Amino acid sequence: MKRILFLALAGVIITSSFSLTGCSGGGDGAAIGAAGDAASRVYIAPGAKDEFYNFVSGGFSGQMSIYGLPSGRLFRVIPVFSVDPEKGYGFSEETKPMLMTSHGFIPWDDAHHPEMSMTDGVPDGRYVFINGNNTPRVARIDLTDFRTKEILELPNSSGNHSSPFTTENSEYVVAGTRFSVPIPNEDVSIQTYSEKFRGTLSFVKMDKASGRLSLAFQLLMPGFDYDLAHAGKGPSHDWMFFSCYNSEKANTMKEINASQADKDFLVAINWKKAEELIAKGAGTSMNVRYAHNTYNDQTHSASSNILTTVKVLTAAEAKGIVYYMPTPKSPHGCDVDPSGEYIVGGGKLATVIPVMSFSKMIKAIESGKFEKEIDGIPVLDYKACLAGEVERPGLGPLHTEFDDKGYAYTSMFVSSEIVKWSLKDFKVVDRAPTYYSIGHLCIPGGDSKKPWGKYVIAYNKITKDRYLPTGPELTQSAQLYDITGEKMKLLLDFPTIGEPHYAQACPADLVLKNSRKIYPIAENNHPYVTKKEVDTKVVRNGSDVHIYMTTIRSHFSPDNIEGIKVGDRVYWHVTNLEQDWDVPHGFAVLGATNSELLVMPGETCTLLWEPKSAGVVAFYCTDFCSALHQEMQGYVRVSPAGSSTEITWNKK
Ligand code: K7E
Ligand code: CUA
Repeated sequence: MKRILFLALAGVIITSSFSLTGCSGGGDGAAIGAAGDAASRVYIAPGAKDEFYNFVSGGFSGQMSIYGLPSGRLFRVIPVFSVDPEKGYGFSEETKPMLMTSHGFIPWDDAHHPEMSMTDGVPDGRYVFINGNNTPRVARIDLTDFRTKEILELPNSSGNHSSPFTTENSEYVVAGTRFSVPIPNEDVSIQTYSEKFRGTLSFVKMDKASGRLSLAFQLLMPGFDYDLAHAGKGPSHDWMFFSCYNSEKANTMKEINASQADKDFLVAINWKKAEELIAKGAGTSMNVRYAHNTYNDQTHSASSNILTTVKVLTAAEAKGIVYYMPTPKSPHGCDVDPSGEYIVGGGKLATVIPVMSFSKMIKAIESGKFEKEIDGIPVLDYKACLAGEVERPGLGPLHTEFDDKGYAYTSMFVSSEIVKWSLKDFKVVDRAPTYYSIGHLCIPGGDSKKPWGKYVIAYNKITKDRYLPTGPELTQSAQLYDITGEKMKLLLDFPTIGEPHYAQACPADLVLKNSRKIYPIAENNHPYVTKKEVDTKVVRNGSDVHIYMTTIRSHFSPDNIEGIKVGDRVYWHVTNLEQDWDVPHGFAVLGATNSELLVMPGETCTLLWEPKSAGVVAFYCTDFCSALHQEMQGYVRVSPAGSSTEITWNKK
């Protein structure tokens, strides 16, 4: 939301005395803003480990990256919506189905919001969910092996931005549309926006035992832009909250036309009641097409299915389930405090931070006094739902996270700062500059019932003056602040991948205790697995050739293969027989037009290779696996099409 928001704010807050590009920075090499003991606070001595995992969205890289905190060290990039040749993701035959959609194979997306699975409102270290914004999808990443295990496409959706936010026990992973579209989508004039365009809020059910996702139902909403969300907790457990802008229903020049109204809305949805209604048969079945892709740990393979129906409930049918709470002005963030009582709207163009009260909202609903209705949805009275306003917070409030001591931290995009305020009296108690233009922020457990606190991390949109330049685009950047004292203290800048939007963090132990070291070879049920070197073989089936290959330090078996012909489709099924932690083998062959394979201990991966000319081609291991890694290589002979070279291979 970098430039767009920037322009919007430039138009609206034109009279502001704040610099719209944030702080102007300082001289070369100055450690601007860092406290004196900062280096020691983030220093993790060689061999020592970080205290927290930090799961950071990869923005337009379509991936998620894992950092350690407080060091800011990058551990891994997990491929989710984009292909990753380093790991063969989206290139191996096993992983290609993960990127199938109703539009076919898509090698990219824009990922904004990681959200951890929760038990009793606290991150449980099992899964991280993340959204695909452009081709609406929700992914589930398994934290036992840091791999994407499931991707569910969302029909009737466009701009899957307010996604994926989970309810208190991950009963649902919830996703809303930023872009309203005609539903069902059809060939109509864009000028029919206000009558025909609708938003949808999708409720994706998570199976507690397996983590499996399924699209339970969708709520059909007025054609606003549903931007962010967070679930209720404790007393508000049954409720889900969304922010939305463009209640003007503008379809052109939204930066102006969607910024007219004084207030837009927070949407409150009683998902428990919606679930009950659906169970009683409410809603209609709509014909749609969406892909559901799952990865199987036993076959080490993904499969993709197209599903064709979804239950849709219109907001008007859903009486007593959906309410609008007026909120100033073009709200972005929608954050619920640890107690579940306060819902904070980050009105990008607002001069205050409104804090809505769940208990007052319930009273307002019970009293039945509504300002008006929009498409059958009651609009509650702003004042009746308001707990209080944080006054003079700064400019461009976006997102709020919470610590373990009763404070909230709001990111201020335009005035480039984090503002700390008290949940007791909604008074600002501290502010710390960011460099520059902060978007999201994250506190370990900071959107949960029990924040771990300790640090707040700023995910910034602009990096001028902070790093060595790298051409027209500077590195994306995060900043780590100590929040253990009264005053926030800047400790560290660290670069990130893609544009970092939201992030989650949790104590390392929560994840470590389930961490997988190998895949047991005995449990490998891949259809082309080879479990012993003596069983390796090469099988021709017409012009398809299947090579059943094994790897173990430090050789391939077989390592000489003859009888391949130009025009063949050669499948290298490589099983890594190692059963030791951190001993992957790689596989690369000249003429491959996809990528390498990087095969984990006990796993089988397949590379498709279609040789185009006759000759002898070398293949080799890409991962330095032992002292004799350089010897881990082999040859494959390719004969002309139609030649009579027999299939042969060597065996130990
Ligand atoms: Cu960057 Cu959540 Cu897409 Cu705000 S979003 S900043
Ligand atoms: Cu196996 Cu290098």
